[in-house]
Amino acid sequence: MVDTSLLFSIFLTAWTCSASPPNFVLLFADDLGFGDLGSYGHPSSLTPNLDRLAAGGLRFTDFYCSSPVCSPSRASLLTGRYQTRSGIYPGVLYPSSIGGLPLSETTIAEMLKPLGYATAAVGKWHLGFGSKGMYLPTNQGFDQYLGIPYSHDMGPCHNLTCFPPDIKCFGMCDFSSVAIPLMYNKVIIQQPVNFLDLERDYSDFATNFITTSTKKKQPFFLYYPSHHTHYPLYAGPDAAGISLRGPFGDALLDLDNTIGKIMTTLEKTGVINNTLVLFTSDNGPELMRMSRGGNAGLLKCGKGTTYEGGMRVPAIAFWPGTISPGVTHELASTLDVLPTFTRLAGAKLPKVILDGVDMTEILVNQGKSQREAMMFYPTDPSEKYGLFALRLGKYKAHFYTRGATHSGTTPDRDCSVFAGLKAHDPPLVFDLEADPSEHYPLSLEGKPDLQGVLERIKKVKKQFESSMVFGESQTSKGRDPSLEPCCNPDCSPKPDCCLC
Ligand code: CSN
Ligand code: MG
Repeated sequence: MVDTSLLFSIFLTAWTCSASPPNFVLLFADDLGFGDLGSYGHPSSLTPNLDRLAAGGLRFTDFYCSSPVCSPSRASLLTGRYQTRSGIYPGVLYPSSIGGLPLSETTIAEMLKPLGYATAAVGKWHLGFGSKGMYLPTNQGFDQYLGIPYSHDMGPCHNLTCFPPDIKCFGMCDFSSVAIPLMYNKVIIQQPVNFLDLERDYSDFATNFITTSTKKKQPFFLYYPSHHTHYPLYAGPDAAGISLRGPFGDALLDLDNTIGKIMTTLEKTGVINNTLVLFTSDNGPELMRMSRGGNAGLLKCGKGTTYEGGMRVPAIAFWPGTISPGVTHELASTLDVLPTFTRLAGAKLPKVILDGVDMTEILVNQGKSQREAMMFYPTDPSEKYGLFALRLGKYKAHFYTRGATHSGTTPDRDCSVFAGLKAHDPPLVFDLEADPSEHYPLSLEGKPDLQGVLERIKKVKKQFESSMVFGESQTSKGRDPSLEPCCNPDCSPKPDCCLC
């Protein structure tokens, strides 16, 4: 028998010693659910480029983000650590939040910089703005940033330019008062942002970054956290009104178009075979937007909950010649991205406690995951309650369940905000392979095997929780309205004069 892992080690050694370490393109959708892509079973989504990535790459069926809301999920993606460690909890950051991802955390970009990588972020940041923009991407390892530094519903409804114009705000979006800014590095270049041109600006920026880096023969890391398909939905002229799925489908197509342009650029610049493209999502769908929100497919509930629909997300890895096309059922997470990129680049792991594991074996050999368990923290993690749920192998145990505003409106009553916090003792246990929809809790009575599984889950939980040191909460540091980005800093009356 051929020892594939030995072969791969030789291959990796040869390659990390060679002149060109791989490039990384990390595509991160917003509030895109497990059931939203055609490759995950959606009948009316239109995503020709994501379909191409799925057909030619590795599609994950059991991939998890680390939180059912945005900022904490992003903190984990970029640091390989649960949000409880970095302090990005409870909830999310707002334009006037004083806190942000602590500068002491090491991001993927900071891990790659010492190896000479060019790094850029384009799109939604949502890891803090802070005093004088101290938490923006250019202070977290990214050479360049173009984008909106938080959710694009965090502005006044009347400044949101959606398509078609008659649905300016379908649901809540007045989460802040200042108009949504578009930033280049730390400078506001447009306020309010013009959503209809935004995707074109982003793909031009991405194309430019890839072209410039490859001309300089510099390895690169492009992080594209898209605003799509977060509410409010928008789509540029190449996507508006085109999909069968209405405004949500058009927003998704807008994202897909940009992905297509990035792929074309990778091909044209000749680096496609030396670039790992990874696509995933920050959390489950915002079901409260009804047909204008995403879809969790056969999974239970969505955004804001620790049911599968809140945290199991689509994920596709594409790297022609290195990743064989296929489907993997191995357990993996956004937490594993930093350790994996570190290994592939031949970089050094940050000297901190990491929650991620290297998933190179899954990618390159369709091998086994080093990840044994996935932890489910609620949107407001606390030492008092600890984990709401834990998945070990194919079994998931819920110690607490709770619905969420973001998951309201579906016929399943467990999902809505009216389903209050419920403790389960014994925990609700599901076999996620036999019952991915978490419909049928297992009866453990008279089943010593299952009781043994639950004992092991409890042991892993206890071990994990005893090693968890909660970082200082960044989202509880309060808000200061003077921090809200304004392109006209000395104007009055604010926020209405913040227009450029
Ligand atoms: S999120 O969405 O930032 O993508 O998680 O835009 O949790 O209260 C979440 N929230 C506004 C949001 C508020 C958002 C919340
Ligand atoms: Mg989100």
